Amino acid sequence: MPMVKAEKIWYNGALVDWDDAKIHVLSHALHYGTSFFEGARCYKTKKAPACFRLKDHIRRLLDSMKIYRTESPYSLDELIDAILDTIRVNKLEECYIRPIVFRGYGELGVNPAHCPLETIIAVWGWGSYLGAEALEKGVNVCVSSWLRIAPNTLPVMAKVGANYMNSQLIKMDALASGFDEGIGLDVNGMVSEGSGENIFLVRDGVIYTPTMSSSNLCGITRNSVITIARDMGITVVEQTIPREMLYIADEVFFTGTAAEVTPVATIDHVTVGNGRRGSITEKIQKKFFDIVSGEEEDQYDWLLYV
Ligand code: PPE
Repeated sequence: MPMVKAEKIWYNGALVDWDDAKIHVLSHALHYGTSFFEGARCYKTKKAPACFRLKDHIRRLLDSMKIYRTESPYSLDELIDAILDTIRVNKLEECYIRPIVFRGYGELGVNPAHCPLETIIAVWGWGSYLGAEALEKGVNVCVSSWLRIAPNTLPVMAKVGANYMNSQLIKMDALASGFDEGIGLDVNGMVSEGSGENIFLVRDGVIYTPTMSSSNLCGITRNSVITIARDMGITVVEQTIPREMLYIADEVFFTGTAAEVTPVATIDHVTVGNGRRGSITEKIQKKFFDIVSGEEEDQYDWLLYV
């Protein structure tokens, strides 16, 4: 899907034309994957466009940098203000938000210290991640032969560009075999997550999701869904999940900023439950969309109006 261009991109404090936001080919990030990024969403509501859990996303961005001994040129509040400005100048009612901090052009060699930190905020219209129909019908996925990143190699709590080479292997493999998405297992063979989403399953009315020790990203949508589900009175268990638990689940769904709450219809050609969006998935998905769209009272203080 080609990108739907917006007008301006925020680049180190200035708003530049979309087509002029360019970098040098010898930028450190291009050679060594030195980039820290986030993906957040701004939703259309009756009142005004509303960013979903923006502060949590920017906090994770700063955390990602801290893990790599990198100090952000901008504070959390400065980044939030910059994002709101960028949405305003682009006059978007709803959009995906991609802040990225990377090491630019200075010198080559592994040590990043002498390359300047560049900060960019791009926003644009991004529809359903796994297809518009997927939110209702669900997606067909496989368990990838590629494992997720091992502990103490690339830290997965940091959302960095380099980690996504692993996601790309999982995604490309899945697509090449005709699936919509792939699920990565951790180095112990336990369920980790999708190439760009966290994973949940339901069995006998209880929701299960991998703990944070299965090489999965600490997803903000994951946290939102756990909160919503528990407040609905549904038990949520965070535990290590053996692969075979996926096949006998009544329902499976993905969560993520881009993917939102997307049901899984089949895994490795095995039908999940009745092969359609399950009732618990549907309840949680509805609640999630009601909250982000401002249809429901913002009881968790998750919305930041533009
Ligand atoms: N795991 C991975 C590997 C991941 O990339 C994401 C987000 C998640 C889990 C869910 O995290 P959260 O968005 O905080 O709930 N993936 C982002 C990037 C996707 C992309 O293709 O780029 C996203 O959903 O924005």
